[in-house]
Amino acid sequence: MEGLLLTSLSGFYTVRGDDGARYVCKARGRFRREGETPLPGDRVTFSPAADDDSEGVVQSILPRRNRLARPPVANVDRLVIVSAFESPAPDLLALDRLTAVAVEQGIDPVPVFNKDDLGDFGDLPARYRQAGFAAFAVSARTGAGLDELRRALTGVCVFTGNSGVGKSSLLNALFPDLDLATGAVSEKLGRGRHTTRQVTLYELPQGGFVGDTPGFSTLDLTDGAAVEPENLVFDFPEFAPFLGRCRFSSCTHTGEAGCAVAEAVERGEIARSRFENYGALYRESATLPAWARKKLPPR
Ligand SMILES: Nc1nc2c(ncn2[C@@H]2O[C@H](COP(=O)(O)OP(=O)(O)OP(=O)(O)O)[C@@H](O)[C@H]2O)c(=O)[nH]1
Ligand SMILES: [Mg+2]
Ligand SMILES: [Zn+2]
Repeated sequence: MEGLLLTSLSGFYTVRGDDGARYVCKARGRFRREGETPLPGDRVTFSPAADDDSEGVVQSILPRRNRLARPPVANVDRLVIVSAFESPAPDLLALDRLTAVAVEQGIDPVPVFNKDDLGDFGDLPARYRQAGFAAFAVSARTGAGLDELRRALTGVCVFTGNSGVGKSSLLNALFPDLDLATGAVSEKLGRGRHTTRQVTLYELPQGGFVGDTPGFSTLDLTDGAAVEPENLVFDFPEFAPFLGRCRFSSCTHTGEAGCAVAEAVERGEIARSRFENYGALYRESATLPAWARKKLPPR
């Protein structure tokens, strides 16, 4: 049979068969030997369990359209990158790193600014719309902006962002049937802070899938821009109209004279924070040793 891998936990995989049923599977030993890991989002072939006391077996992984290392997931249409007004405050370098990784993999980034009820995000959403992305200021608490965001969520949409920004809360507010555990709910139950532990895809009644993922701390994001330095510029789509117009054909847009991208920043056509973060990611990627870049997912 064929199906979609929804989640994995302690060596067991939950597969949604194309018949719509759920199957608990183990992976063939071959995967471990070949250093391959089935990921949530993978289309797989599997053989269902022979009886109630055993598991099915994932036999093969069908070719991937894309793959992310963090969160570990495959075949994503949209990466919903959640930041919060506070606890924690937005980290624009982390956000721009993630938009670049998504674009690099052919995934549409969707920057979402949550906890809008706690303060004003100013021009942040507009800055990301100027970059060519769908971007939303929302509140999981008051419901502000959620109808617009829900309409943008088609296909396989994976939520990512720092721990505590409200990914699980947003998914619950958008799709109440999901009933995911969040920081707030389990505080009430007196069980301490609940934090999401693994990547899980959930099927939506209206079609498509959403993925909740464990939050990261910004310190986790040390794996470079996950992009060759000379390719990074293509992961900032708003730079495209100015490429090829710099004084030097070798311009890397990191401070050279006569840089058309820098001039567009001065005219307000590119957000300054995006340009500065491009420069930071470029320098980081350029200093990453070649062996470290080799380990990155292929373009
Ligand atoms: N004021 C306010 N608080 C929110 C909002 N959304 C989430 N929170 C709170 O933020 C805390 C963290 O929410 P979670 O949904 O668990 O965050 P998460 O991103 O899933 O965190 P991890 O699973 O650790 O990655 C909880 O106490 C929520 O109640 C919001 O829109 N406004
Ligand atoms: Mg969570
Ligand atoms: Zn330039």
